[in-house]
Amino acid sequence: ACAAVLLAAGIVGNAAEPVIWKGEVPDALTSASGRKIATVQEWETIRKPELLELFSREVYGRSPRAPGKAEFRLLERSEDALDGKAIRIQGDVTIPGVNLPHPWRMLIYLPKNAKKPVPVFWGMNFKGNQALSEDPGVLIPEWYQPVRPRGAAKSRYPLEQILDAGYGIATMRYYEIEPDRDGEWKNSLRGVFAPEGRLKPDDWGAIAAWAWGLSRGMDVLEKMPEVGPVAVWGHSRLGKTALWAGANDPRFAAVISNDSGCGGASITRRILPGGKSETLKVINERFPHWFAKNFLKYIDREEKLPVDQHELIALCAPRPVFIASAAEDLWADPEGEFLAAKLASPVYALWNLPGIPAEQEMPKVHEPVGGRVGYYIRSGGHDVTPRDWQAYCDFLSQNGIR
Ligand code: GTR
Repeated sequence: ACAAVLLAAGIVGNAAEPVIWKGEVPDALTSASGRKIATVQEWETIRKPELLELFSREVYGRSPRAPGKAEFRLLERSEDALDGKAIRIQGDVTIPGVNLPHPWRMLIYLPKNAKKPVPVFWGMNFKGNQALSEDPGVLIPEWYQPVRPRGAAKSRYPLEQILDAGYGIATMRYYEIEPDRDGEWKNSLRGVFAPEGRLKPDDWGAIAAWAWGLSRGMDVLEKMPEVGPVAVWGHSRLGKTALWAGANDPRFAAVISNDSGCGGASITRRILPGGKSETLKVINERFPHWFAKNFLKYIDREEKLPVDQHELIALCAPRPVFIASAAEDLWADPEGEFLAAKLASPVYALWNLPGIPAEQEMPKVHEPVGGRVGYYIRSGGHDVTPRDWQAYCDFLSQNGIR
């Protein structure tokens, strides 16, 4: 009766219905051949390459090696942007040997008067660089069509707060790399690598292409003397992307994934009843271009997956990795994200680095937990808020990135 009352009041969802488990979650520290991984060396030489191979082949698809480092053509620099708080740098990214339809426009804000190279958040945006703020100096390339208004995404980018905390931010519209629609791959980055117009079952999906783009941005950032450690960051589908980028590219000093959910930080084998959380079936039906075709084999057969998403988080070890959720974002299964962060933690223990202790229970909102692996849940829905940025900055700072 009690549950019924709560249900009627809308306080708990279908709390009476248990979470659905599709088989047992694999142990990050047991290799495919059943070997127990007990040292950093065994992780680095046996388990990590094995997991990277499995995620590449079965989940995100294989990405090509870049023929060379990306190059940056500076278009504009201001020492006095955002009311004198920031240095603004804008330019076009190109990749020698990769004949793209247009270059990738990058925008960087760094706190002014920094005495040393500053840590920078690097992540892609949804609506274009001009959507971060009303800064009239942000250039809008002619290939941004349709153009969203300046400041359209400003609630997600508290630039002053980020700069005041001592961090810079670098960004690029994700459509630069590939527009987020099925079939678009032929006309963008992935098309350049498959001129015959066909993708193999283990070829890269859009998430892997976006992640590859993040690494090309890193080619550029690592050469900028004012830029210090780079934390790769992303929200939602771009949070999935940030994790895959972080797993593959050790140049990212930290990885931050916001509300990334299915195919991101949450455990795929864990499903909320009543269609409340996203499943492999739903995600691949709605977004058939995101993953490798091989991933479709596991629709309704999650128990057959050779990996689960805690192992993706673990591939960031020993670098700091932060998983952020939102309490009302059940679609992303916050508890599944928490569990994945916790189950990644034994890998960090190989370095004697603190993660989320096994006995840690799902924390309350606004109470970050963990060490080198961190988890945070905010009140509210699927979004990015100043509170989230506060949590990212605190996490980086606690892990010595400041
Ligand atoms: C949803 C999708 C999620 C998440 C989200 C987003 O429609 O089901 O996996 O990626 O979009 O990117 O905002």
